[in-house]
Amino acid sequence: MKAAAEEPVYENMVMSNAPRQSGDNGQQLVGEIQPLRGLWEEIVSPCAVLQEQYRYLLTRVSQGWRHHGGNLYYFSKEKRSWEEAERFCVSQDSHLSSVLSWEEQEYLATQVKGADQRWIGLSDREAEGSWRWADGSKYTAGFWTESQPDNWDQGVGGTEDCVHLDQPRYETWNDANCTEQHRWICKTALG
Ligand SMILES: [Ca+2]
Ligand SMILES: [Ca+2]
Repeated sequence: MKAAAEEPVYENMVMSNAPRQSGDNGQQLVGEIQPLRGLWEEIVSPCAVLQEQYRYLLTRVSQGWRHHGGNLYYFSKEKRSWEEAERFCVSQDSHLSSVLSWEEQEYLATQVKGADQRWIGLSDREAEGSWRWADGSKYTAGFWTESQPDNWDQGVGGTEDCVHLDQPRYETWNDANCTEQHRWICKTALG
């Protein structure tokens, strides 16, 4: 008897209030979901980008590239002329390495220690004395070996317009004939 007396009240409440509540709740839910959707996209989109960068990094590292300071570097095992080395780097979506700070220079010197001289991306092939980086970076100053660059004419055709890390510690640079065969360093920005 008690349940029967309460039933109409329950029905009336549902019947009279349900549509309005449903509409209010729906609007309220939409209002609540909208920022959540935005938040979800804010979280998921960077994750997808990070995932892609991670996959890219793994692929490069598996090909022998090394990661340092937001850049990837490739240290060749074979030797080529400066131009052929740059062509190789371009085929790998990179350029012969620019060296834009002493910290970067030290890193490269550490990596090549004990190995041969390495081509980097600096040359004055277009205009003597006008140094340009292959990757378009602005040349401001160089870490030249004492008395270099000297644009030496070795009598083998042409003078010296291409730059490599110089022995014995590879912390300074020498300009050499671009046709010389050296190992090289490619560089590309990560991401
Ligand atoms: Ca020169
Ligand atoms: Ca020289």
